[in-house]
Amino acid sequence: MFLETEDKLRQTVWEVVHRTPIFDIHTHIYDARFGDLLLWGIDEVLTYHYLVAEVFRYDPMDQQHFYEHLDYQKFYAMPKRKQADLIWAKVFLEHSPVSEAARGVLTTLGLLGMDPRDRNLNLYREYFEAKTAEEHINTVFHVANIEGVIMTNDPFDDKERPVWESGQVGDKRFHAALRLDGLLNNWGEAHTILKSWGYNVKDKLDKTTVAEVNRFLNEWIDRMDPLYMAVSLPPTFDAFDKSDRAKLIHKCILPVSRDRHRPFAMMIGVKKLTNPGLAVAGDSVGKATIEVVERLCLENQKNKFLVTMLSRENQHELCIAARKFNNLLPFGCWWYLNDPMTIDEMTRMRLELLGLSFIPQHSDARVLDQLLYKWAHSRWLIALVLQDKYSDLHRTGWRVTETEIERDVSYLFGGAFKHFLGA
Ligand code: HDL
Ligand code: ZN
Repeated sequence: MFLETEDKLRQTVWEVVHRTPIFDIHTHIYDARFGDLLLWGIDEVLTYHYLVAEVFRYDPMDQQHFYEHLDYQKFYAMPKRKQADLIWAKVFLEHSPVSEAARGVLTTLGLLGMDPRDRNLNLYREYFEAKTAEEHINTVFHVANIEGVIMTNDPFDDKERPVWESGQVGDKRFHAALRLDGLLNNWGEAHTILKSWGYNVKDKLDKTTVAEVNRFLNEWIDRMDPLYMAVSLPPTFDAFDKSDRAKLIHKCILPVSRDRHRPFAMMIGVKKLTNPGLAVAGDSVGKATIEVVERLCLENQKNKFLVTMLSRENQHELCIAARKFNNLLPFGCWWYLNDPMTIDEMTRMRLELLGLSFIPQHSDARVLDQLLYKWAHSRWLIALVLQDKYSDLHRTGWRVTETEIERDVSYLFGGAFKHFLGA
């Protein structure tokens, strides 16, 4: 039955967006078999690297509060609980927590049934201290209405690798992504590590080395069963220069991606360690070259590319590139774009240029609890944009049913990705 009035239409869009399960295609969380690689709880939420960068904006060198002169090393040497105390004091109590990352902490507390008005960090800590990781995973997935997540899985991570090698069976809600920054962005080091693992590789990417890298990739695809292979790339990324990275992409990643039906996810535009002292909080952003993406899509039409770009200035041209190449699927409002202003702008742009053939968001959650706020905030924003887009349709005289809205929203929240995989 058609939704005849605009009010009913907008209300239905709101409700459908808020009740549709999400398939989150990029996160940094882990299921419980990975132990303390899975971050959760209020102290992890407060020491999220976005908030670490923000606490230094308030220059916690205020002698009046007897904080000793804080520098990056001193901060990171503090116990996480002390780091969280400082962030809570500076970012939440001494200044209103209006930033997206700060507001997210409060949304998270509220969705877990705590009252942000208490402002009592130790009371919040008691809630988490009473839970196990498995219980909390179930709570967060239920409250956030998450169908499944894709992790970021790095064979070069010395803590993570043994878990995969043990063959333990994981939580079926957690899917793997084979992350290849270690291989592609530092071949000089990667080839010595691969050699130590028994792969017959050398620095020069000769035939034997290429074959051995492909063996490495296939063995990890067999082990992880990743839904895609991913890498983060600098703004200067060029897949056609003479770099080891370019050669590895053309000789190894693209052939294996095609043969094993695992899309290649390129996350482009991150300037690593612009401020090294901030460590994981120290990465910045730069505008990348869309022609590289277009040429890869053109010259590899049997390959599938998931692409997210970090610079706001790359977004419109990424949409246009996606209009030219159906083997290119843009995804998410990544990192510095995961804010109301840019989520709104990018989602409108994508709907107007790509219809429903894109992935509007991923959480990028590093802490389990962040699934709650990142998705609550994004559902809100995506619903507001979709209300306008369906209203625009309504004004043409076109009418939609609730079932069609459900179909469209579930496509955006996981269906487009699964369709792209050929699932
Ligand atoms: O490379 C990535 O996957 C990025 O998302 C980084 O992990 C970044 O530090 C981050 O957490 N962004 O949200
Ligand atoms: Zn990420």
